[in-house]
Amino acid sequence: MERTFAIIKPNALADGNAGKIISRIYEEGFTIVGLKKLYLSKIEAEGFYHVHRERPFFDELTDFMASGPCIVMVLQADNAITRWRELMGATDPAEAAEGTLRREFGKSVGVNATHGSDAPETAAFEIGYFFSGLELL
Ligand code: DAT
Ligand code: MG
Repeated sequence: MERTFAIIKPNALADGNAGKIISRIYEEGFTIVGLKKLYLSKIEAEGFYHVHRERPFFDELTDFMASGPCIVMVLQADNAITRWRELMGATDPAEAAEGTLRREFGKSVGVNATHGSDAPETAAFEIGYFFSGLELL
């Protein structure tokens, strides 16, 4: 079993789509081992996305992530990192396959409804950024 870190981003909560996304997570066979609702500060969003700090979209991205509450989760399944990224679809909702979460709930490349870790090392950092071991059940 592998764990990955997921976010339901502020646009998806504001649009009332968090429940649908969580339903899909269960339908696809993931176990949600940690979940909480948070309202990130700008500084917390910058710390989470620090690997992108030199990118031109960093300020826009961290403003968006601090624009409203989000839901952070730890998902567990065989091959969870790859399977969650497949369920999300491509970063740009316009390029994401039919049936993926970003295609259905994303608005633009920046406002794309969900986040998922891209490798075991990033999953470990991202899970630890938001959850203590006692919160993972
Ligand atoms: P992903 O979230 O698919 O792993 P990423 O790690 O390349 O994508 O980028 C992190 C987030 O940054 C992404 O979910 C949305 C935002 N982003 C990426 N490319 C962007 C761009 N060209 N313009 C605006 N925002 C962008
Ligand atoms: Mg990424």
